[in-house]
Amino acid sequence: MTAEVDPTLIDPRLKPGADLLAEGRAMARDWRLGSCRFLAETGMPSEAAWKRKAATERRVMQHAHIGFRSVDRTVAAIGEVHDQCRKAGVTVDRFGITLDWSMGYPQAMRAKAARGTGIVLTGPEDFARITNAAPAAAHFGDFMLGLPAAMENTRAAIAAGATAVGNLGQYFTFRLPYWDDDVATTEATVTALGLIAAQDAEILVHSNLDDGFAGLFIDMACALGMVLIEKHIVEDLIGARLGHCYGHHFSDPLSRTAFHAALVRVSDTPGTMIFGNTVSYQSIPAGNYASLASYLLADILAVGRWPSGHAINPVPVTENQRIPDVDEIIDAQTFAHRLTLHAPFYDPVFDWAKVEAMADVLVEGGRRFTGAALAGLAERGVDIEDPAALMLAIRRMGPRRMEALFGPGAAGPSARTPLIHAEWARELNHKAVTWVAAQQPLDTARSLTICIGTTDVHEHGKYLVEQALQRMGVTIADAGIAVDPEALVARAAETGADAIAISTYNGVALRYAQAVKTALATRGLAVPVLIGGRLNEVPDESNSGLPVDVTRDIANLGCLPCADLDEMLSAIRAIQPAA
Ligand code: B12
Repeated sequence: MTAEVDPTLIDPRLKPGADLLAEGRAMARDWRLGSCRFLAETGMPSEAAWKRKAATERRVMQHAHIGFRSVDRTVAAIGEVHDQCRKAGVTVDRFGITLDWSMGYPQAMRAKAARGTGIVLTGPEDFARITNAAPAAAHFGDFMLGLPAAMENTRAAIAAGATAVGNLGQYFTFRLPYWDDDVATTEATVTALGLIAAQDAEILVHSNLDDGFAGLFIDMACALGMVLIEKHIVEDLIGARLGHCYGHHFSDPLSRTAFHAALVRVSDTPGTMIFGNTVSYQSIPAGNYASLASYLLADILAVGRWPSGHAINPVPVTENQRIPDVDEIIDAQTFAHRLTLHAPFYDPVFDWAKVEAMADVLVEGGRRFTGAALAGLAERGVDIEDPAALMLAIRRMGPRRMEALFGPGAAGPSARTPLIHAEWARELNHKAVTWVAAQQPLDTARSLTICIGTTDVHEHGKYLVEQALQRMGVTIADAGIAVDPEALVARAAETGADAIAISTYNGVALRYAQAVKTALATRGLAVPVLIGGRLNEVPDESNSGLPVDVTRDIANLGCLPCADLDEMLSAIRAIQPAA
């Protein structure tokens, strides 16, 4: 049965992709790839060439993620990490620069924007300071492509000599506070992709799948499908090269190596990096070293077997507390290098047949998902040969609807049966069921309604809280992801919620809680506000650029900070529903 045209997926304001690409090509006349220490000292024309060389030599490359509030501190830190590691015989090939989310706004809006924990660059000179901080490749993968300032940031990065620019994955999921113009975001991103495609030098477009839908699909085969869809957009429709990254949500060595095997079957473009399995960092540093070893060993073996150009990414063991400091980054790089010496001895005992078998399922399922998605979007009136129209439609449809409509798994009464069940979902479902089973039921006069939303893209905390509360008989009023404080309060008012629940991770917890309290007061509402996640912020006068805990400040506002589900339940038991 053919689907009807869906006007919500199409926007008449959106310029044709061909025009946007032409604007990007025209811009390339003035904005060409500049030089930097990496290109000058390696003599390489691009990082892609460096990656192919290392792959041929079967050398395992290393990636370090870095970015403090101040440019000076970040430049010094990059130099220190690279130098100290080199002295210890460890090569850090590339640095991933964690730009602050305010960098996603057009320059004119940045000064007023809420800042998170990342680095803020003011112009091409700052980008050049970063690319010349060490003779290693600088990777600008956050808050570049996919955000309203895609063009100005991409121009600055290319002029500074960067040959890997991201992050297509963020286009599909990242929303900046108070910015809803997805047509402008799409046009800026496609024009910037046109600028990249028109360069003489090979510049890798980077996409971190976990920043995109891969961290939200229940079926891992859909994540592989997104690889194929993104390659169709960037390589077939735009003419640039697309390097994929994955890893945050891949905790199981079997599916982690299988995803790598599947990826190299469908893409011959050098990968950027395999991201650390950051969601598994749930312990103290000593415990997190076990998680580091677990995923790194799998990655080193996978790139050894399929040298794809991906660098490994040893994430410092303080990742689940705050952004890591310099010595913690050096420790992780040193740990990784040592492990590359041990790992090859595991290859003979690794059951690669199991890995290949799972890769078969991922590729077959991923191809079916891609075919169904492109056909389904075309049926709904989307021009799938126009990169801008296709990107906007996918962003507006979202992961849940795409998976429900086009997923390769058998359709069930409420959901499809995943071919390969994503670990994050399995783990959080299990956590919710186990926790609820250990609780006394809620004995309130009537069922409570709690309105829940997140301050940013992190939605696993919300997912877990929702799963737990629904099983306790609480009605959830969903206010969504990356919702502005006023919109959250409006949703609570319209649903008559008995309480508001906020999940926050980007280092904006106190300012956001203050804004919610203000919005409640404006409406004369006095409902309890529960808040959990990472309750920290970088103080304005900070000289370390590291966030500090703001739990007590939030409590002083009259909100209810909750470190976990137990603290949430005690807070909820105290809430008496309005008669
Ligand atoms: C997964 C993850 C991501 C995923 C999110 C996928 C998704 N769609 O949800 C992706 C890759 C997209 C991502 C992106 C970013 N991330 Co991130 N992310 C993480 C990570 C690894 C896990 C967080 C998580 O989901 N945990 C799972 C939940 C269930 O566990 P939990 O947090 O322990 O939750 C418990 C409690 O907190 C509580 N709880 C949580 N929420 C709530 C809500 C209520 C109401 C209650 C009562 C309780 C409660 O209940 C849970 C059970 O006890 C953390 C590091 C870590 N290991 O914690 C970094 C981390 C949170 N991310 C971070 C950052 C900076 C970012 C980025 C800005 C990076 C960048 N430059 O692009 C972007 C965000 C961009 C944006 N637009 O917002 C930082 C935050 C720094 C800080 N505040 O100090 C962290 C700490 C990593 C780091 N060390 O730098 N991230």
